[in-house]
Amino acid sequence: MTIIVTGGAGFIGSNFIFHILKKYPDYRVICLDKLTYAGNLSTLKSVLDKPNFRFVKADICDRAAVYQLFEEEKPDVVVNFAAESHVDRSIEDPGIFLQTNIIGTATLMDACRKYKIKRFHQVSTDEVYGDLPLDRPDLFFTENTPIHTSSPYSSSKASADLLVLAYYRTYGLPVSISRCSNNYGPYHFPEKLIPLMIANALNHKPLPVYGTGENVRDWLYVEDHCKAIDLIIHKGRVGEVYNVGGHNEMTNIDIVKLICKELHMSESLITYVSDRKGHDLRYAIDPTKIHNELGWLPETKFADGIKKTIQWYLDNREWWETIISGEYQNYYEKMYGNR
Ligand code: NAD
Ligand code: TDX
Repeated sequence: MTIIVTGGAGFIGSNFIFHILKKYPDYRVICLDKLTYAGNLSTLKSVLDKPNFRFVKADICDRAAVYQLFEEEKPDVVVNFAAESHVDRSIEDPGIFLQTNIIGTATLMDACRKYKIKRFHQVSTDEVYGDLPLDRPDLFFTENTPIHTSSPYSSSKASADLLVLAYYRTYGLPVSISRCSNNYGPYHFPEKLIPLMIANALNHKPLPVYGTGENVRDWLYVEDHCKAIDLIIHKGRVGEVYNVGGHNEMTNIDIVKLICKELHMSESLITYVSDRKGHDLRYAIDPTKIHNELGWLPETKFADGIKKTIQWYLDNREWWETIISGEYQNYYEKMYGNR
């Protein structure tokens, strides 16, 4: 089996590559990644020299590069993690989100049609459903919840999902989609809530909480998300959407306070700042379908996962300090410049 993993130098994609290479040592895995500010080749250093792994620096919007790779590798499965993923950046500048998340997805699927792949899996998000009210804890997103997006990021992801389902219906492309809640764990880029708060706390910098801090997110340990995608690409039904989430809702302020507690830092670092524009109030996934059909259940409890994650950031200071200093952008040149 040959799998192309796009966006594999980012947070979830890299964790997925580690999971697949460990669980299926006979699979060939190719990572296609543009290495934007969010992609970091050093994250993949433990697998770069494996004979069944290949890294290719390319843009999923670059049709010629994508087709050439498919011609060379004849993949069985494509898992698309490549995306602009940060809501705040999409509010500042939506253009690149439309380009990568929509045009890039369509370009990949065109290649999948031409080369007759067995499965194209789109890694989507719970944000396509918009948000839920804070005072209705009985409500959850199911796969039948209407698409109702808030940010340019979520709109671009929803547009990609619609295209994926259109390629299934129109061309019969064998697709699947997972819509997951917020992930946390190792290699999470330090612009997102949990790693940003850990890094700032360790540097004794203010912890910027948007608005009241009462917004709710549904957190899932990244390995559990990777295991869900593994199940979907092997056993999930073609043309289907699967919601992925672990019923672990927390307010942002509770997360930040927990991080302070675990790091023995004073909560006085917490600083309330102006709210995100269009800030979604609450996300909450109903994962009944993936549980009933594929037997998936989250394995890592938040209390354990957050401890493991904080310990990872303590043990891997160099990884995130290099990112913060911008030096990691030289890594690719150093590693591949003379090859
Ligand atoms: P990330 O920002 O950490 O990584 C994105 C990766 O994609 C980077 O390596 C980047 O270099 C690469 N990339 C960006 N544009 C590219 C392009 N044009 N061509 C090739 N590569 C490109 O993102 P993440 O948090 O790992 O998210 C991965 C996917 O999962 C995204 O599609 C995101 O929408 C989705 N998702 C994320 C979460 C979450 O909590 N982080 C939750 C649900 C779904
Ligand atoms: O500095 C901050 N302060 C703050 O209060 C940051 C960066 C965030 N927040 C709040 C905003 C959100 O309510 O924390 C919450 C989480 O924010 P992010 O980490 O930016 O994640 P979110 O906007 O929920 O989106 C994430 O989950 C869904 C991922 O980034 C998306 O890629 C994924 O699709």
